[in-house]
Amino acid sequence: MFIDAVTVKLTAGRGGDGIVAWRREKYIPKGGPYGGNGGRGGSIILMADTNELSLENFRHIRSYFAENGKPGGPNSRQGRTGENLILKVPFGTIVKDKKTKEILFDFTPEEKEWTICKGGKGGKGNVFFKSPTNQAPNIATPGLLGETIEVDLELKLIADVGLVGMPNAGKSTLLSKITKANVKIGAYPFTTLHPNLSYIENEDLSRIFIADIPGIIENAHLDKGLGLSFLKHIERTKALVYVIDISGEEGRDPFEDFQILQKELKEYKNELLDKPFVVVLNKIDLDKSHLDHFKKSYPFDPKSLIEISALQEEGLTDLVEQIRLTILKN
Ligand SMILES: Nc1nc2c(ncn2[C@@H]2O[C@H](COP(=O)(O)OP(=O)(O)OP(=O)(O)O)[C@@H](O)[C@H]2O)c(=O)[nH]1
Ligand SMILES: [Mg+2]
Repeated sequence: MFIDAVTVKLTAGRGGDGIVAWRREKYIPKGGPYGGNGGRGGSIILMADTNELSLENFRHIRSYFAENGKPGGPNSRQGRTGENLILKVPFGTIVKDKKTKEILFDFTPEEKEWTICKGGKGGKGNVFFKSPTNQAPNIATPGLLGETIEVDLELKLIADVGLVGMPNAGKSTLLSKITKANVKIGAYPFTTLHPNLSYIENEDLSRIFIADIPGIIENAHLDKGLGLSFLKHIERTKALVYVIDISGEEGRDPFEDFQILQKELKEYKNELLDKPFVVVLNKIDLDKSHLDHFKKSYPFDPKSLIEISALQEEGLTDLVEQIRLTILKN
């Protein structure tokens, strides 16, 4: 299940208490203080991992605790340190303070680990308080509480390219043809219910990540259809690929579809229109009668228009090349 927003409460371990103990051994008549320090509480560490693709792991459990430190022991023994709790998150996860909504951390390939809650310090045993003036201190201190915080985890996929289009335009088909993704494809709208992420591998083995998001319909920015909640996944892409069904199925005007898409993106966030883009005219195998009108109406560089048939794998090499060039513009 694809989960891209959760609220969790995290509490690091409490430090173990220091203890009061006395040395009692044969032949040492006046045993001194012998109580050890408590161990530090375990910390909570968030770690980005490429195997995590959503925040699904956090779906059922909303409170997390790291282990407490153990109390000190006799013979000046230090208590055991509480174990750290490592929670894995996908790259692209943003951590926000639940109350202030301030962004605390952003997991990117450069920033993949963060100790979000430090474990409490262990208390001091009475050995610690021994001094020339106090040879038999009868005191020890308790361990300190671990840090605690309530945060919103929000996932914004880190992809280079986002596919946007009306439901049924062929986005998932395209993704499955140009990458190794095995995604659900259907002859009905809203086949894709959550974003799919896959990649094209370049010759030098670097990768271009492509996100396929659910179809966008008019007024998606007002939360119509599925669109809005997923638009955030294209916010951080370098480029956009508009996928248009040029066959004009069900009497649609493909150019109008393009205008609606641009309008919805703009309403969601103006800057989305500043991203470099490619417009894919898909399904040319079906009906080319709308091509002329589209090209005449299209106000941008005609080189950014690519005709393809995702289904019949026509024009895909050109498209991938154009995608590479477009990413470089950003
Ligand atoms: N004839 C033809 N059909 C295509 C082409 N590309 C996709 N289709 C068909 O169009 C339908 C929708 O394809 P999808 O890839 O699921 O479309 P989508 O844009 O991902 O749709 P949503 O996930 O619902 O937004 C499927 O029946 C595909 O087989 C194409 O180039 N030519
Ligand atoms: Mg789809």
